[in-house]
Amino acid sequence: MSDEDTVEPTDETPARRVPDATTAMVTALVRLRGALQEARLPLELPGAAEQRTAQTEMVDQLEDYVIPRLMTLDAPLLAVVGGSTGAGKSTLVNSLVGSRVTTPGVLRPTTRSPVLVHHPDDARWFGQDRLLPELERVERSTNDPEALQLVASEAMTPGLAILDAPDIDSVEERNRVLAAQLLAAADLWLFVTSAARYADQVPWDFLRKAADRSAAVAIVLDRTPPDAVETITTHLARMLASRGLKDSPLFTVEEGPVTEEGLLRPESVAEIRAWLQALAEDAEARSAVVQQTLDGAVRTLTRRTHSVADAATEQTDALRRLREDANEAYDRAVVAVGEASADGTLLRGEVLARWQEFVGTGELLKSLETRVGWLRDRVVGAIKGKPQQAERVTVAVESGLETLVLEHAEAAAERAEASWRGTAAGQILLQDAGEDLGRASRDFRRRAERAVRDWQSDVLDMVRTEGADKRSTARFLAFGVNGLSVALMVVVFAHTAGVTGAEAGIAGGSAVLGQKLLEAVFGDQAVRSLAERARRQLEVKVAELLDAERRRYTDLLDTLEVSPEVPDRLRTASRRVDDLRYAATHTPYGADTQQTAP
Ligand SMILES: Nc1nc2c(ncn2[C@@H]2O[C@H](COP(=O)(O)OP(=O)(O)OP(=O)(O)O)[C@@H](O)[C@H]2O)c(=O)[nH]1
Ligand SMILES: [Mg+2]
Repeated sequence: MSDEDTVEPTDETPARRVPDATTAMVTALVRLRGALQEARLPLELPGAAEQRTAQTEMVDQLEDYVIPRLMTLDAPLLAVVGGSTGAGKSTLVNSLVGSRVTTPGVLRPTTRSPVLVHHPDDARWFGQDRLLPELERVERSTNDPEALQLVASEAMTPGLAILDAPDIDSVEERNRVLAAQLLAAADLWLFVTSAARYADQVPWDFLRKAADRSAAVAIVLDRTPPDAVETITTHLARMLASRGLKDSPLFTVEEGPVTEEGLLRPESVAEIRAWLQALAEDAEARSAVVQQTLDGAVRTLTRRTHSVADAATEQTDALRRLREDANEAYDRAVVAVGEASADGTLLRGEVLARWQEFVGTGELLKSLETRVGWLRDRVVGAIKGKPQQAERVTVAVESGLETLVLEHAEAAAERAEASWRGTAAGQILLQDAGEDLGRASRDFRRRAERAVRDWQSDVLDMVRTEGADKRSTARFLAFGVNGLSVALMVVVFAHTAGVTGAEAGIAGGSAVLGQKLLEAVFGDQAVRSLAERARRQLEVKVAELLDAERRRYTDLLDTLEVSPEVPDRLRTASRRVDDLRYAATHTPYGADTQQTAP
């Protein structure tokens, strides 16, 4: 076989020798990986943690195994030796190779860094750009779980490599995670269990995963006392059959002495070695194993993607509800402030008292229904020369509005917090918020003060502009810009209170005075438009203030960066892979290119 004949796609020429179906599949899988990487499940919803783990495992398996494997279908078959600590995995690997290539030991766990043994001719298949790209290739024994030691051995048959993995049930989490990752990258699981441990839960959890994804599995029952071989083998075979692994070959290694080097007697492993060698030499059988495991992995990935997509949908839904709750609380506050600043509520207490001081009431109010001209004169007469009283109205309005806005900002914060507290995900978000979101922001009062003052100065400007050509008239001069401005504010505050006749309570009555006063200077039309504009501007200011408060909640949701398109993207990517998989059922990957024996 020459290099020319092999399917050896590289990054530059992925489609050169790889058949179209395979290229399409690789593209679809790369897209699936992208969608999985992009999916974020940050909210602590029931089952989210599990799906996050699944997501990582799936991305790992795509990168470690499925994608590189699909691009190098002719690479040697990789058998990963997995199982419980002390089951004798390293000893088995050494015994199969016939020399000490990986360190066995009495300390549990012994193996922390994987060791891959291959024939020297196969070295090029195991570079960093291939399987398990995150593991740094090293040539010496190490304990670094992020390294993969490569050992070339003439004792291996070309076409098959063996990897000694850390234990699956380690006290060390890193070991367990790495073992699972390595098994997910195996073409063939060489699963080692011992007579003492074969009924343990963890190994069976792993074997169930293997059965689920139709991974090719061979079981090695290690360290079996000769007189128990029959009983245990029978029991184990039954367990395997009932767990969907009846086709998995089962090998037994009797408990026996180990050599000084830590090797088992060659005859103890002769059967396994012969089986592996036959597999290595039979390109078709090998390719069938690869095909089975690869296809099972892809099938499982597409199925699990739908669960991740469901979880992503739940995240989007939960986020939407949290956002709605926050919006609802603050929308209500905006409406409430809008109402209270237009229905006369503000024309009470201090504001009313100061306003009455400014315009005077008693007689005036009683005479409302009399001639307008007379009223105008009385108003002019009543307020003439009291500019400092207009200033006092301004101050009272400022504090009244501030209190109103603050009150509703507090109420909204409380409501939003209470609704978020109602869900576990919301509780965690509140905890991580770094401030008490159940209260208005600490600087809210200051910001409200500034906003109200800004509004008042806007009103002043409006009056000033509107009166530009009237500045010299007697009435304008009499009321002054300040006087006319407070009158305008009062009119705004009584906007929906009913400003005429019988409906006019004290507040309404006060507003009527303001209205008449303004009309006397500007005319009805202009007053209506001024009041309308002033009210709008107040609404805008209030909405801005409360929106900033609302954003404390919605920003928290935004930083989670959950995109509502993710579930669809996941499902589409998964369906695409499924379609290609279905199409390939009759033409397995690589079948439309020339398969070459290694
Ligand atoms: N007598 C005897 N000892 C064995 C046999 N298999 C393994 N051992 C010993 O059991 C101990 C553990 O074996 P290892 O091969 O290191 O086990 P392992 O499964 O690789 O363990 P970890 O790397 O910790 O997961 C070593 O001291 C071996 O020498 C056997 O068949 N007979
Ligand atoms: Mg070991």
